[in-house]
Amino acid sequence: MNRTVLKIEGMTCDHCVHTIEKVLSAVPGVEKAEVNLKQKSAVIISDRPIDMSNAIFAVEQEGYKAIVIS
Ligand SMILES: [Cu+2]
Repeated sequence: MNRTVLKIEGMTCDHCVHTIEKVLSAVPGVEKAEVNLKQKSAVIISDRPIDMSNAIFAVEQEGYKAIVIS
């Protein structure tokens, strides 16, 4: 089980949270994505290492910014 934390810039409401959870969940290998508006974070759970550039790109496509923290 892999757990990756991203910092997300640009979220303002629950709709943003939902959008980012949706696009992150669609990234190949992602089991689950949990986004926290207050903490400006996203936790990605996967059963194998995934290419985070895909996740970052998916978030950027929606107009937000993502940075891998851990
Ligand atoms: Cu929003």
